[in-house]
Amino acid sequence: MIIKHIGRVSGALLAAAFMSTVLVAPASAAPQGDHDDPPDRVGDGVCNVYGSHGELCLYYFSNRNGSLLDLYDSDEDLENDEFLSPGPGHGQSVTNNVESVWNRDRRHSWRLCTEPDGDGDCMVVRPNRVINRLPSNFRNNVESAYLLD
Ligand SMILES: [Ca+2]
Ligand SMILES: [Ca+2]
Ligand SMILES: [Ca+2]
Repeated sequence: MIIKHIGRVSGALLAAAFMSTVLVAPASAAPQGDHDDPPDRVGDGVCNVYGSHGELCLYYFSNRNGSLLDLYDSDEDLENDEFLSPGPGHGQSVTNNVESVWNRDRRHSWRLCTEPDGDGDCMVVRPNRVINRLPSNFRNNVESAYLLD
């Protein structure tokens, strides 16, 4: 609860962080892997598969509970992303707030890191893998996610 309380404080700062991000107009992360045009269902709060590809879904709570964010391409900073589906955590910043993950891609692993831009400690989530409770040093600590070749 303490960590989630901190998460809510971070979420309260999201608007300011988002505005500053918009003002500096950062370039998008270079695409990795062979994902091309994102399907329409990316970012709809539902964890989808598209043929052999699929989304990486990040959940607010363990055991894929709570609100989720569905990613399709790498995101170097989850500070400006929020949980999208209805439920606990909805609307809060994803950064340092993820407890479980589901990689629905059948070919590609993802790398999760404890700081933005791939810094900090990183772990790999293999294809088709559910992690119902991230290891303690990653739980509520992930800040960037990279699709691997
Ligand atoms: Ca989706
Ligand atoms: Ca982001
Ligand atoms: Ca962190």
